Amino acid sequence: MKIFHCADLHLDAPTDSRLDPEKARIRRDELLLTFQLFLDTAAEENADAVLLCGDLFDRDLVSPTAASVVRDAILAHPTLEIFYLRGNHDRNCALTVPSGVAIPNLHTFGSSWTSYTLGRGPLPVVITGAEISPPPPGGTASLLSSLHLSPDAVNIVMLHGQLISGNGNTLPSAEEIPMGLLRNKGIDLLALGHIHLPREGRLDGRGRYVYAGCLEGRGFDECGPRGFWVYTLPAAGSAANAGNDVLPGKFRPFARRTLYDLAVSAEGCTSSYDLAERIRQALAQSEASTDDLLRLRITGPFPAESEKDLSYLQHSFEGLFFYLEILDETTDAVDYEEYQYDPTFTGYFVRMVRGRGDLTEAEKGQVIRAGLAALRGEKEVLP
Ligand SMILES: [Mn+2]
Repeated sequence: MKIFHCADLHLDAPTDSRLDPEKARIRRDELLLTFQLFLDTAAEENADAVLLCGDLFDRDLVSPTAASVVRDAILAHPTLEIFYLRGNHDRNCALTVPSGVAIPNLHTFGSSWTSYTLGRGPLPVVITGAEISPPPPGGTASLLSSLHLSPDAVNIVMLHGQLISGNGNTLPSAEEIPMGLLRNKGIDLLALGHIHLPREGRLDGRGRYVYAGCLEGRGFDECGPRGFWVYTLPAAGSAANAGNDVLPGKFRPFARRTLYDLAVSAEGCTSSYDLAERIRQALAQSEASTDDLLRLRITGPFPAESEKDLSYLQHSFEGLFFYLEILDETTDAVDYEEYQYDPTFTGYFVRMVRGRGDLTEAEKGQVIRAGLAALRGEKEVLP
């Protein structure tokens, strides 16, 4: 038996304001297309079940295109049993609306525990889930405490929220899941959504938890590989390997595009040309491809008297990626010794700024950079 697990697709999310309108539209459509491709892949690889652990949509009011693509893609794969648990973003979303078409292979959850048993495989696999956004009547802690599972089944529990330590002695706030309340309940796999970074860990002696992560990164807070998890229940006979997970799983990177945040040190550079060369070296060592979205941060000290042109750098690399932004995070380094005995106005200016008690070192650097550029007669001196 094979089970695919993803979450946090946030279909119909407002697109990143950094992207131009055309690329923003491309990206919005790609989120949908990746979901479609995810289901195609699950079907091609003969998955038995697909777990969608919340925030499939970014909001309750879904665009007609997103609603119909998701609905039709699910209908087009009748061999896949699809389990859709809603999160805090799509808490009121009803996939059958507006057409009212029932989807026979779509299984949903509510504010109390719902269980489904998958027939195939050597052991019964029971998928149990409950939606905790908004918190169920009686509260999340009492809902979690009320979970009862058969120890003889392979138990998958689906939830959407943030795991926290403890037993819920203090009332968990919205989307919080006190882990202690789920220990020693016979869970083999706690399949989660809400945290956009793929992550797994031990729940207790028997089970583990897995955050699927989002299927596509959208902003630079979602850098690195994104995709889904595949779990395989070993065939009869090979299942009895005590001590091992009954449902071994593997993360599979799947995103159409990956986001990267690269820091490039300016140390030793004294010109835009130098910086471009340094960026070129960093790019050669990174895994970023032309499809990807990159943020390059230039860091470290850079001489305040040296020229540095962000626009030149941006244009040097712009066409190489789907999106590229270069941020200047350098500090303006001033070699004060050099100006100590300089009799010109430049030397006087640098010494005067250095002596100003009301400026931080960083501010002094910025003032000196602007002042020296002005003294050189450069027109655009202000950042
Ligand atoms: Mn969420």
